[in-house]
Amino acid sequence: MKYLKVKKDFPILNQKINGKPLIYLDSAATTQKPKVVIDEIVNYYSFSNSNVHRGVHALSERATDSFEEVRLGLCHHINAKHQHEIIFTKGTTDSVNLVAHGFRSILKPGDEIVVSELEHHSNLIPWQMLAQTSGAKLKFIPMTTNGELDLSTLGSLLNLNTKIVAFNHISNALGTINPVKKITSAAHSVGACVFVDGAQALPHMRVDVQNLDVDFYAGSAHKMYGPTGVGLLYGKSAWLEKIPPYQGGGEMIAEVSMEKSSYAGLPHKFEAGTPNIEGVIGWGTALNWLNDIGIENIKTHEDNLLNYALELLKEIPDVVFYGTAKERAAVISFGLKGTHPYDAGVLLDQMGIAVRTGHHCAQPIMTCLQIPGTIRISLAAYTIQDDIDKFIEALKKTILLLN
Ligand code: 7TS
Repeated sequence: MKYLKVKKDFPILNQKINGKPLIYLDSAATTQKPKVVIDEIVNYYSFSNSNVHRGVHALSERATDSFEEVRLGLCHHINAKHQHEIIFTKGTTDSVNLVAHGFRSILKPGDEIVVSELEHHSNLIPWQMLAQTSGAKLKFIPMTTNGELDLSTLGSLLNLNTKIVAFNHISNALGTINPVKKITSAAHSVGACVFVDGAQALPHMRVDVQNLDVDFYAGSAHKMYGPTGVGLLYGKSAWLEKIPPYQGGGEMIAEVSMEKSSYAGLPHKFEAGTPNIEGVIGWGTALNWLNDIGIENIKTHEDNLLNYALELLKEIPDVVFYGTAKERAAVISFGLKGTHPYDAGVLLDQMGIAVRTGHHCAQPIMTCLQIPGTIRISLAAYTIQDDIDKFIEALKKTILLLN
């Protein structure tokens, strides 16, 4: 079986934690950063630091060119039609809030927002807030016990009052890959706007926003080998033109008087204030790193490791799987019979293994499954077969210690 050999690119992975070699299986929370990204940020501050879109001086032009090159790179990466359809935000959470806030002036009582039950809180709470401020009604696409969305409900959920349908491309808690095109075309058939949280999809699979035909798509750089504090919002031009800016300030204006202002065109209308310049530039380097390896190669590598880990876990009688969708990616969520996930997490950490335990910011999923939380391992391009072997060995020890 062909596996990637990129672990050497990640300096952080070459260390001991609690006296044991670090096995990092929490990439859905954040991915580690290759050395080229770390170097690029140091390089930016050493030689190019300057504010963007302002000065006529050489440094500012250099920073602006590098910054805008990343917008173009992301535009190509997700196959957006126009560069101005890529808005830089603080991350996925910020992108959802930007759109949900924008709809405050569009929605009215009687309108409906449909959200899936499989969401990270960041793609739920902003819509709850929008419902509260606009008087719109919130409705839910339920999940099945194997962690898929129950699409048989779409017919009764969607109607001409549905204005927004929001859901994720891949669930962070269970790894389910949702059928974006199918839900999008059902939503569009009643004239609703489609918002997709792509935080977990962008690191693991090819995303083509034109092919998916979504109206909005959000992601975070830190989950795709880039820095924290920066992300993207893709929006079709027509929708981005329609919603008002989220924040006011420098950079987002055309003309300002003491009484009123007119706003800049896209994308600047949504980018008030000095952006996270080194974050964007570091993200550009991460994107080049990812594209040099190839997202399809990363997906194959992760799918192979996922199947390898699933086979080994299936042999352990104490393991109960949560989320067994047919289409899934890079995440395994499970429990150990008769134990709390937190206890396993603490013991695994003592053995150098980083996993996430708990509700994974998706409490409604846990409520549906009637569990307090899960143990989650999540994989990335740098995960190797030996990481899985060491994790399985440590898990077996954990079970002995907990029983
Ligand atoms: N949506 C999904 C599907 C996510 O997985 C996350 C973060 C977010 C939104 C929020 O992204 P942010 O960059 O704005 O914070 N998910 C996780 C996780 O699974 N563990 O820690 C963070």
